[in-house]
Amino acid sequence: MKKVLIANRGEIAVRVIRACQELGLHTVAVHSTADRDSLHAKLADESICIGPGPSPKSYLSIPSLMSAAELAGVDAIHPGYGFLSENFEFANVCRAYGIKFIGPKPEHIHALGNKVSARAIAEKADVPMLPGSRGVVRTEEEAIEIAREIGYPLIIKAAAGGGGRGMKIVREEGDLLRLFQLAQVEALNGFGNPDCFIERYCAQPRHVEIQLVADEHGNIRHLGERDCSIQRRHQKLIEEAPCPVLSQSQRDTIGQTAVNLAKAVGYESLGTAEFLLDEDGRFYFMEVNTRVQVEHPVTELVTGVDLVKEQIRIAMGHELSRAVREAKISGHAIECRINAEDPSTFAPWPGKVTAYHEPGGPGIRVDSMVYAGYTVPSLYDSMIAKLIAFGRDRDEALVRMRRALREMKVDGIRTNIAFHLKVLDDPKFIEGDVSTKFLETFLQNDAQKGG
Ligand code: MV4
Repeated sequence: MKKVLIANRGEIAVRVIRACQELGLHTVAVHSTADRDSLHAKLADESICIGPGPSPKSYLSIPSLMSAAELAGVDAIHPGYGFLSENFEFANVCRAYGIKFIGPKPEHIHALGNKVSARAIAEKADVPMLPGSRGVVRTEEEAIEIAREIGYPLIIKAAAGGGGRGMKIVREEGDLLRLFQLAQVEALNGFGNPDCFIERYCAQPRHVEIQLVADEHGNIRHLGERDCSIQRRHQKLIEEAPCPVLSQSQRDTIGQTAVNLAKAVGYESLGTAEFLLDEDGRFYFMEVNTRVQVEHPVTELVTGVDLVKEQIRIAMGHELSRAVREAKISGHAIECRINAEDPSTFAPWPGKVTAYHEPGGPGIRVDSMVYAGYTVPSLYDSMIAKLIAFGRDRDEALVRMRRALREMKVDGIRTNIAFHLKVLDDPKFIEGDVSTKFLETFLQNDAQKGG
């Protein structure tokens, strides 16, 4: 492997280019016409325009990407996250072209991407799951029967969904059939597949995910967990590692469970096994993400492993590095996602960044594509930077994060930097006493105080 095309944009394209450069690999960026002046296009050794701004005509266009790959003569493609990163057909096309897809095999992307088949795999591997339907619930009669078995509240999820899209919470039998039909229609319209399944609903869980690393020689390790409970409408806002309420024995148990799941399919590459942790400390399997995640840096900081380099080295056929084999969790890391958005409405706020200052100093890392004079386009995700703080313990990481948020300057557009500072001053957050419901409650209280 000598030359890698990065099929993505923004901070993750920059992150992958940096990893390639450290590995001595030539890089080929692709960009849309809206991204001509983007940092990833400037940093790569070569840069190719693949089409107009709207993603379906550029970053999501397999023909455009493969033309660029052929033209540049690359050996491999890194998909980043989002876009085509979990599209098994894209991985298949790469295979047909003799180009290495830097990720798992298409079969694994497919099997784990479908939540019903992922559940079946997890069940075989003895992974704890919430009570639910055996597979797809096809008829109304079946839905009523299963709902009576598992009780209320319950949740209806789309087999082809994920990341919280296409879910319906049902509180009583009177709402079941209407929401079941609605879930099927929305699943068909949203994902092209109406299949839905049913699970018991867990009301105030924490979102805990395990980082998996597996090579092509059967070696599989986990690198501990990340707590991603601070999210709004399924958009994560703050992530941390380790989870502040997990004991070492719970960590070992969840980690081993995730490894067993990966072993059951012969998984290769990076992956993330997502679990819900309930108030009683029990954990339940949710889904597997087969890509590098936005929040991967917090794991990098507490393990010392460069996950993106590891992912590329695995795709080159290497065995897990010594850094992974000997990794220990030490210290604490927190990530704040900095978005270009109106702080009160959360609406995207694209525009020109007239001045930009990145914080630094001990324990601070910034992953971003912003520079002074850069215009944040309106067509894409509003995340413009990830601010990551590391400390010996959670308190030190929090102190550093606060001072870095105060130091960071992004002029010309609006951002959520001040919002992060408010969350980091919340007593419940400081205690680590949070759940996926935290932000909802925080925002209600904040509104009463007049923002
Ligand atoms: C759940 C759940 C509670 N009970 N499943 C959302 C993301 C996806 N990976 C799984 N998700 C959830 N699944 C059961 N059986 C809670 C979530 C969930 C969530 C639900 C509603 C509102 C915000 C949420 C944030 C994280 C997880």
